[in-house]
Amino acid sequence: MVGIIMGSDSDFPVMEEASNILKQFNIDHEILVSSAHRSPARTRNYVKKAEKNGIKILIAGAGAAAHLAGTIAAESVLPVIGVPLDSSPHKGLDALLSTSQMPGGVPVATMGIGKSGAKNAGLLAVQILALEDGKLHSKLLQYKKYQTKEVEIKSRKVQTAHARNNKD
Ligand code: RP5
Repeated sequence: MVGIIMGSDSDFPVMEEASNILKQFNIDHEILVSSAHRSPARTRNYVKKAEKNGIKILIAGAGAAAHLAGTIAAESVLPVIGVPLDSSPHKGLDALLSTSQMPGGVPVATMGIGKSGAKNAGLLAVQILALEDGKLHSKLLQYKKYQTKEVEIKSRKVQTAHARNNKD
């Protein structure tokens, strides 16, 4: 259902966050290392076959002069979610601009830099799939509810620690 492509194996520890979310929602997905610059033919071949292979959404994570999401979007009409990664001296800003600043006609839904971006890419993919899947939609509502509950739990922990520290 979802293809996660990353420019290098060094991107995996961050891009794994997208996979973790998809696992949480039981969404079939596959992971692939392929680079826009180092293996353009491999990237193109994968994208050209993706739709036929049942892929509905592509997530692309890359760092530095990151053209992966853009080149994928150039070759496909599937929704492409881009994740800029922090893997150069510019700390991801280079990848953010390369991924987000697409010319008109070739959209890439660009997330934030790094792990939170990868996590949100997974969630956005789930949200797109949930448009036509009632069960998935309900799961997303539960996820949001739990997330809100977690804030209260974290707040209570902080308040308890604060009260304890100020007792003495
Ligand atoms: C990009 O270059 C990759 O997406 C990665 O973030 C970065 C560095 O790759 P490696 O030199 O670690 O393979 O294309």
